[in-house]
Amino acid sequence: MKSQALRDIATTLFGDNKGLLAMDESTPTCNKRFARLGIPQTEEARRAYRELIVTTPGLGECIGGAILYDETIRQHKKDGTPFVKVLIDAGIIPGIKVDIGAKELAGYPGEKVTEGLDGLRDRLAEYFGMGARFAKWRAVIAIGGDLPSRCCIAVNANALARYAALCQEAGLVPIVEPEVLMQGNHTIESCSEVTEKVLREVFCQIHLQGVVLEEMILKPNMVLPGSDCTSQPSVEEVADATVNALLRAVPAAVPAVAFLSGGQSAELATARLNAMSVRFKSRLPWAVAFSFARAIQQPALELWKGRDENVLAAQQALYHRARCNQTARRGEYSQEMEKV
Ligand code: 5MM
Repeated sequence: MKSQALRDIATTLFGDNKGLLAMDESTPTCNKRFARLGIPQTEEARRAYRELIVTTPGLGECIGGAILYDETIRQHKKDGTPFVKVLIDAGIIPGIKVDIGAKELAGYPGEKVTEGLDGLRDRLAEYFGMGARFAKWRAVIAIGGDLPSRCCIAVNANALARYAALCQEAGLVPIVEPEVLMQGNHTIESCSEVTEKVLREVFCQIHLQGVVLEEMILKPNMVLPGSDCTSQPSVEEVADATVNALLRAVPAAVPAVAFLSGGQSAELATARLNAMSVRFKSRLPWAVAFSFARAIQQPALELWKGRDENVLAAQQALYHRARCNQTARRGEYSQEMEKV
């Protein structure tokens, strides 16, 4: 029974070419983004911003699931309606980030391991009771010099699989997010090699720990050169490098791969997703979708600036990005859409 429910959730999240909206910024990350735009870093400002997002008209046409943060899943609209109810009423499945962040990895300077396994079984039960039906855990892997170390890949893959197994036990679909970071001057070839290595280790641990492939979602990075690399590839080259790396490392039984945006511009992330659909759709074993945070939210946040009078414009920008990404999943996105 639980197994069928998990499969149904995994499918529903991405039905009709929808994707996920990651709105799970922890308080420090959200505050950092607010600070850059001169928005007050208060609980009320974060609540107001999240209300703007979840009440965006039509959002449920393009977004199948929203990933919330612990503070956000407990919040309400100004009129008292819980955000979880607002999302469900809009046809959006609520999800929850359950890791407690990437911390310095002892003995490995410059590398991190994601924490949050202690007490996770109890927290998952609480989130399920609050209405969450999927969860997310993000590991970060840096490239540069001798990095990543074997240790960094191994401990993060182990934790991702432990988290995923606990989620399935609790009736939540695990979103497994091993993010190979874009910071640095490495080449696209280097990112491809590391991404493949990381994914192989993640799926090895997933197999070892009995996680059911059909009941999980992978949230990987696109294969990109470092942001300081002097050679930047075309949209098509990124699409090819990304899909080829994934085809070599991601089992066909996984229902969907939903990319993170990782600091790419909103339009580039959409164009690259579109190119993957155009060039590979007929030969992909999994649905290829999006689970963007910045690449959906950033234009809206910049318009809002913390002011009530900007809410409508910000919501239109958010809806626009969600719609563009849905269109990219069909392989029908073009620059023309950005002129509207
Ligand atoms: C929203 O950002 C999430 C991480 O937040 P914290 O650093 O505050 O814990 C992150 O996991 C996000 O969901 C994914 O990386 C996707 O976000 P981008 O902006 O890369 O699409």
